[in-house]
Amino acid sequence: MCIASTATYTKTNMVLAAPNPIRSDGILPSELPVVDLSGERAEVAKLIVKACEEYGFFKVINHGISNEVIARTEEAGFGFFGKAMLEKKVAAPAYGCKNIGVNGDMGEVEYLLLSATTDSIAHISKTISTDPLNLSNSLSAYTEAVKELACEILEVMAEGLGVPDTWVFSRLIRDGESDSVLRLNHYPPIINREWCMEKDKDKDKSSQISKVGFGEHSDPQILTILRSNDVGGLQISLPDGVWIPVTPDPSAFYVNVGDVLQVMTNGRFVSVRHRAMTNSYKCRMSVAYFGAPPLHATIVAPSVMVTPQRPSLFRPFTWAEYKKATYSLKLGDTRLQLFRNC
Ligand code: GA4
Repeated sequence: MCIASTATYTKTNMVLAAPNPIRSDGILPSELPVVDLSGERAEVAKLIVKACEEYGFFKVINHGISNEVIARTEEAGFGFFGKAMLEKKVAAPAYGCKNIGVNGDMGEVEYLLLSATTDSIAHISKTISTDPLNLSNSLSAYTEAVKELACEILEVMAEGLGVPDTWVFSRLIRDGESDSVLRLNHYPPIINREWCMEKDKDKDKSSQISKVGFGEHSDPQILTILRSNDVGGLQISLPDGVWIPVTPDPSAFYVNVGDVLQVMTNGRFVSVRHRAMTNSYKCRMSVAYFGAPPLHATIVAPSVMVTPQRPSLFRPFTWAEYKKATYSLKLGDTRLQLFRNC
């Protein structure tokens, strides 16, 4: 048992803020794993493996991505989401508002979802910006930087796992035909600042109610590299279903294991379920890079991950097959079940 500071986290979608609730899980947001990438390589590898086994999630600091690259993308994102709806809709289907996927999932979110290639970014920039070159340069520089970060993390991770071919995971993302995507999510506040009285702005936090921005799910790809502005909302789920809020840190990146990495580690790493809640008073904007294999790539665990004590959990499949299954199901469905060995 442990005393926490801000809110009661339930298994439902509504979160009621209350001062000093008693928490049953004993884990505080501040205790989620943090990996300092400037540390000694073997130590970093050990920490990453431990975090991926226990949470499928960690925060990285000293990641080496420049503030300028980050700031230009944040500026571009706020610039785009600040436009009138009619202007944003020109970018559909890359732009979406409230609808998530194709099977009726909804959330309090608007987004831009782009294929993470220079060509695709350049193309969409032409349709949504009066300064397309600047937008395209900003988003491309960001995408390249987070892709490199993802690959470096995957290579250190392979070392930590004792996989002899240390490029076994990153090669899929480095491949010119990688199906990786970049997503900008914008979560408007529930209460529009202009609509609320000055005195209401600092209302007792216990009366705040938060809504689901992006519902509970796991990411289908290999690895996700996420960054947000300084507004909270991201929560991760522990195996017992308790939700843990992630404290926002705009200077850091958050990394989570996707379904493909769970398969490629033969279940040693967990693809963490997570969700994003809206904030009562402030806009949250996050940018997520989802590192994915090429469509034709076969997803299978390297032989060192399969032992008599840990027999192969999943049958081999292509990323195209997995993506198809993903889009045939709802956001919160557990797709990996379909690919388990009997
Ligand atoms: C979740 C992770 C990424 O945002 C995403 C999402 C995708 C979409 O929004 O088009 C999906 C969702 C995500 C998983 C289940 C399906 C597909 C919406 C949805 C209901 C781009 C992805 O790859 O999978």
